[in-house]
Amino acid sequence: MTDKAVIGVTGLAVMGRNLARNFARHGHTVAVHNRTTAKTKALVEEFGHEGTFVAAETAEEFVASLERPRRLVIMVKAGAPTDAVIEEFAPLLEPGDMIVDGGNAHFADTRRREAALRERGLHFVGTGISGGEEGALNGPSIMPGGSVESYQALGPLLESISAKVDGTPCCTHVGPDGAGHFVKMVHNGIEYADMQLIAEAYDLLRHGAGLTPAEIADVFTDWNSGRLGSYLIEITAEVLAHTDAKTGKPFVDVILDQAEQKGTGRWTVQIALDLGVPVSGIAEAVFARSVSGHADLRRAGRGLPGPARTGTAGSPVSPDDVEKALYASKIIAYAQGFNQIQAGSKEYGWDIDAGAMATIWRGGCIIRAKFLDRIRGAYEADPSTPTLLTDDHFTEALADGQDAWREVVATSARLGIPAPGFSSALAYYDALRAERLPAALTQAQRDFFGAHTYRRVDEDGSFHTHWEAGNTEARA
Ligand code: NBP
Repeated sequence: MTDKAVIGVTGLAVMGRNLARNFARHGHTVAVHNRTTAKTKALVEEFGHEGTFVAAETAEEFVASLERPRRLVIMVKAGAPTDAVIEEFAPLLEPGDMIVDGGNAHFADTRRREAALRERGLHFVGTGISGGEEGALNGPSIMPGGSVESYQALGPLLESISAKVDGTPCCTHVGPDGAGHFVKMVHNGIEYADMQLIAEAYDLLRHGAGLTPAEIADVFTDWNSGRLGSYLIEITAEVLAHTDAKTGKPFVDVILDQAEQKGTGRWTVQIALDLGVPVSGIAEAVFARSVSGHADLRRAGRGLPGPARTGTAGSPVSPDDVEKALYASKIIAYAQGFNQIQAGSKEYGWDIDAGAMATIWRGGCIIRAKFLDRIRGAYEADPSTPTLLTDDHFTEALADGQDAWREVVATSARLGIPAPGFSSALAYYDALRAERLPAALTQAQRDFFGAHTYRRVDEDGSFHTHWEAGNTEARA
């Protein structure tokens, strides 16, 4: 008779299968189940030697194979399939059992599911998992939400399979109900922003500095050993160094330049709008992908007048300047993303430790980077800071880099190279620095056409000017 499994994974496509193997490789007996049983059999046949798997064909067998309280991980397609699987298993479970949703669920769905299952005495643990296929197998960054009680039972298991940085697991309890999926969503939003900024740096080096993809690969390799060192910079260097086997051209030149998206970046921006958090870096990244995908718009716009997008000889764009612009813009994008985490935490009463999120993103996930250690340090120094920009390290980097940053943004405008990430980051920075913003004029306009009222700098209360009647002012 086989021992009971400490954890079970249902949904054995790339993510679930690799996660199950990761549990098994760490010595945990893991039950495996999939709607189509062939996948369960294939997993055990191919990888059974890696650890102890308990293969279950039916939902009943799967549930019976788990020790109590049961820990059941769902790794199926997010949305309706997740609800279907919950409904299949929940009636078979007993109070105190835990359902972990490791898919990319929307945090509002997670909140709904958590509340419904709590009523039935079950823990529902919406868990963000980042690192893709490779991370799931070798150590992802794991962001579990749900109750503290469920984390006590699940935490050691999840921490054991997560990535580790300096011996610290890239997994911690994020907060109640949907907190884990919310943080995973913002992680993906930041990932969009980071990728867009890297793309702009590439474009400027290619067209503003006149470098070839192979030369730019060397620049990125060099950057990777400095303060920009990260997974995304590392893979960018590899991609740019790659030559297409069919044509002998740089690989990047044979790829259709229309970026796709699955939705987490869009969700991040939608929720940021609801929360009133300015995440311009993430929004620009989502819109840049959207612009790239509008073949019709781009066809229509191709002949519009403007500069030729190429630097002059003795180019005005230097890799050093672009590095500074990239680092500064990256600081802004991350600062904005962390503000969104803080805003979500406040709105939903999650009490998320922002510094702990930086800690668990240092390894395993797509945005893993040295840089996150700086963010961790900034929150350690001042956990309630309104913005990371005022942390000494970041303030200095922005001060040192800003001449170059401004030059790069100005050059991109002069050459006609779109750099929405770099330029919106700079605009955000300058907006925060400004003593006065033209929002005063906006308020006056709103009062003029809609009697929306305004506040004065020198008196408390709200006011309205009777624009149609001699511009006399009255308290509203
Ligand atoms: P998919 O998102 O492609 O989902 C395939 C799995 O869902 C299969 O096991 C399939 O079973 C199962 N499934 C579906 Br579809 N409908 C079902 C239903 N009604 N009842 C039961 N099972 C159903 O798999 P994935 O790419 O491994 O991703 C799993 C989750 O992890 C997703 O939520 C994804 O967003 C998330 N995620 C993915 C990545 C990544 O890099 N791929 C990274 C991070 C998170 P079948 O075999 O019987 O068809």
